Amino acid sequence: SSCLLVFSHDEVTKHRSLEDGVWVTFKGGVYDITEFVAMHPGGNKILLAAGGALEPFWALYAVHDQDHVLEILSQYKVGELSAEDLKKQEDAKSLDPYSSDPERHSVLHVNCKKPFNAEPPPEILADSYITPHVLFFKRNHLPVPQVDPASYRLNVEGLPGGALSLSLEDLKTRFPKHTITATLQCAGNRRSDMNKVKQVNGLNWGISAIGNAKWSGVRLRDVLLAAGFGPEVAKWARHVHFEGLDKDVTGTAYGTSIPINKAISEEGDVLLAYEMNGEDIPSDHGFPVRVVVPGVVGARNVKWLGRIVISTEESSSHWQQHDYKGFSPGTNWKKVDPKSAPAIQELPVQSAITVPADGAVIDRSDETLTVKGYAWSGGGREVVRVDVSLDGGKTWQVAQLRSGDEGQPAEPSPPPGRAWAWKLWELTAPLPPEAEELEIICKAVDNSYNVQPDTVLPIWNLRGLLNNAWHRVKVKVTE
Ligand code: HEM
Ligand code: MTE
Ligand code: MO
Repeated sequence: SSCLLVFSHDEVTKHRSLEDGVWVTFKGGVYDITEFVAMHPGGNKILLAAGGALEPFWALYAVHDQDHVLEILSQYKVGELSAEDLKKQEDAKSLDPYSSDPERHSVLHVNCKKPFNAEPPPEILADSYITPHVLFFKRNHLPVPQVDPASYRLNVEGLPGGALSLSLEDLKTRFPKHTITATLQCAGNRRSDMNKVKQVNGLNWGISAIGNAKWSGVRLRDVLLAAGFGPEVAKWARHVHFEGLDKDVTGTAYGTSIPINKAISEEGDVLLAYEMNGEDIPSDHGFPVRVVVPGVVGARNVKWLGRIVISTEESSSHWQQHDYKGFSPGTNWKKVDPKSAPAIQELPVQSAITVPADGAVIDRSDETLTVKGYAWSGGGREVVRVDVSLDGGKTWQVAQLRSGDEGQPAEPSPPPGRAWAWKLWELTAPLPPEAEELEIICKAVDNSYNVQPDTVLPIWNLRGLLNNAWHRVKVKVTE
C-alpha cells in the first residue's frame, strides 16, 4: 500500500459535503464516498460520518458488519491516514452502546447482533398459538434503552389543552385495562426468499419474523380522549406519531406514525401495552410501554414509547419517509423516489410452512405426511382458508385451521374486521406414491378473498419487503 497517498486527519475533515467531496476513514484507510452517498440504503445518515471515522457509526448500525458492505467501501479507497492520527483515533474509541442490551436465548437465529435482530427456528414457531416472549422475533434498530419504570413518563403532545404527561402508574390506574391477541410481523419477514431471486438490501430474515402474543394495556383512544381529543381536533388531526426512547448517535429517536382513524376508532384496538403474555413487557419488546397497532406492519408498533404527537402530517422520520415502503420490481437504488410510495401500514395476506423444513428427508414407510404452518392477514381481515399442495401446485387440499393450541379451547372468534391474530394450520395427507421429491406449497385466503401471489419475481423489490408469495419447501422421500 506504499503507493497510496497518506492524509492527515485535518485533510480528511475538509471533505464533509457533496460539494467538497465526502471522505471518511475506516481502520486507517481513507475513502472518498461522494459518489456512493445517493446510493446508500440507509439514506442521508451516511453524511453524519463525513470528514471523520466510520467506526462509531458502524458500531451503532452494525448492519454494516457484513462482507458485502466492506466490498462496497473498498471501491472508494483513496489513501491511508497518517500513523500519528490513526493512533489518536484508536485512543478515543467509544464504549460499546450495546453493552447493556439484555440476555437472549441461544436458540434464536441471529441476523444481526448489534442492533439485535433474531428469529426463532421455524420448526417450533407454530407449536404454540401464543409465542412465548423468549422465542418471539426481536427487531431492534438501535441499542435497547434502559428505562426506569419509576421515573418513566409518556408525553402526549399536539392537542390544544397542552401536553399530558403520564407515569406508568397513571396508565395502569387511570384507564381501563384491555387485552388483545395480536400477531406482529416485520415487513422484512421472508426476505431471504426474495434474496434468492435477486439480491436485496436488508437483514436476511427467514419465515419467523412473525409472532403472536397477548398484549395488555390501555387503549390509545382512551389516552387521546383524556388528552383533549374531541370533535374540534378531529377536524384537523390526521396522524398520530410515536417516538421511542431508543436514540441514535445524533439523538434522533426511532419514530413512525399511523393514520388518526386507526388510532381513535374503537374498532382499531390500538393499545399502549404494558404487558406481553401476562407479564411486564420484556426489555427487548419495549419495556415499560409499547404501542400495539394490530393488523399493521411491525415497524409502527413502537417500543419503549416516550412520546405521542397528534399532527396534520405523517412522521418525518427515516422509518416513515424512506424505509418501510414498497416499490416496483423494476425500481433500483439509482431511480428510487421514496416520496412516490406510501408508508406501509396494513400488511397483505401471508402464510408459511413451518414443518417440514426445507430439505427435510421423509421416510416412505410413514405413509402419511403432516404439514404445519401459520397464516395471517393485515387490517383485521380473517384468514378463512389455507390450501396446501404436495405436488408443486398441481393439486390442492384444504388445511385445518386453529385459533388455539391443540386440545385447548379455541380463542373466541373475533368481531368482523378485527381478526388480529394468526391461525395455525395443519394438513395430514397420504404421501404421494412413488414421488422421490415433493414440492410442498401453502397459500392462504382472507375474508376479502385476497390471495398470495404464486412467485416472488413479480413482487420483488429492492428492499426485500412484503414478501407474501406462496411458500414452498422441498423434501426428499427415501425408501
Ligand atoms: C444500511 C453501506 C455509512 C447508516 C446500509 C447498507 C449498506 C450500507 C450496504 C444495507 C445493509 C444491509 O441491510 O444489508 C454503507 C457504506 C457506508 C455507510 C458503504 C460508508 C461508506 C453509514 C453511516 C451511517 C449509516 C455513516 C450512519 C451514520 C445506515 C443505516 C442503514 C444502513 C441507518 C439501514 C439499517 C436498517 O436497515 O435499519 N449501509 N453505509 N451508514 N446504513 Fe450504511
Ligand atoms: N420501536 C422502537 N422504539 N425501535 C425499534 O427499533 N422496531 C420496529 C418495531 N418497533 C423498533 C420499534 C420494527 S421494524 C418491528 S418489526 C417491531 O418493532 C418488532 O417488534 P419486536 O422486537 O417486539 O418483535
Ligand atoms: Mo420490522
